[in-house]
Amino acid sequence: LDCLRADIDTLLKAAIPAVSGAPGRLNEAMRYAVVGGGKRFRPMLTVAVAELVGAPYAQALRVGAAVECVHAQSLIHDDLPCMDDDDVRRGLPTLHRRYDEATAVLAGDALLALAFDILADEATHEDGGVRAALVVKLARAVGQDGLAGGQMMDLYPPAVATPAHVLECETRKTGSLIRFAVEAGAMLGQCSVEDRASLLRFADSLGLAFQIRDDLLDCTGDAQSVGKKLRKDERMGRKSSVAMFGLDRAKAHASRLAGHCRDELSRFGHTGRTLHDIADFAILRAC
Ligand code: GRG
Repeated sequence: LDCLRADIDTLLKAAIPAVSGAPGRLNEAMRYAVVGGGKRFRPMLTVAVAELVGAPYAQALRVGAAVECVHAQSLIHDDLPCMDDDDVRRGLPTLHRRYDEATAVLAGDALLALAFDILADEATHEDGGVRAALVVKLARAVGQDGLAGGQMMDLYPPAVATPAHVLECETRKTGSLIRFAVEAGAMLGQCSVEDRASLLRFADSLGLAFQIRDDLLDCTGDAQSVGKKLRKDERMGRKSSVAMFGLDRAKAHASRLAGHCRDELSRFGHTGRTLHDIADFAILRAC
């Protein structure tokens, strides 16, 4: 993980060079958001799946960096006053607090563009068909049926939210990018249709479990470890899994999902061990 962190940072620093003038302010803000911080959970997944299917680390790293650009964009925009209005992220001032709102909007936009730029570059895969497929899959993961759609469901819940609504919202806003991180890793190498389907089911359970853990941490976590202000869901009346099911049932559901992850990985035997560890981390994490 330390190697992966360092390699992602090197790649992103090269992709976001320090320049002078107003563009320099933009690049500085982009770096602030994406270099050096975060758990790198999604790139870890891409690299682990790529290893499982025999794809080169360098390619998985590029896909992982692209995913982190989208992830950083979603966090920047999520923190804006028009959305969650947060002051702290990863233990530091949020981007619009450190710079200003206009810079935060533009840095997010530029990071989203950079993600597609990285994927479409020949260094990501020698086959243009694979690169095009990666671009399309990422577009779908972030768009109306993915992150943006999920965020909208979160901001504008129905008057009476149902369990199905909450789980669909969480699957879209968080699960979509986790699914992409897994699927993209598989697309870089060779695997059977059955293995790919199994990896996707693994990803879907993992994505939801990861968000339920996030909801649990918002309710019971330690702000210093998590690196942001907590109890937000309750304060803002958000329909999270904890608000919908209560702490115990939300925990039980996350454990059930981790079980589904393990079931899907059993076909890979020993080679799926890293993915097992990642799934355990997703539901036990304290940050
Ligand atoms: C991407 C086009 C586009 C729109 C974004 C703002 C928005 C629309 C979506 C918000 C989605 C969001 C913030 C979901 C929460 C996901 C989540 C659990 C974030 C925390 O992820 P971690 O724990 O964070 O991996 P670190 O800091 O470790 O990287």
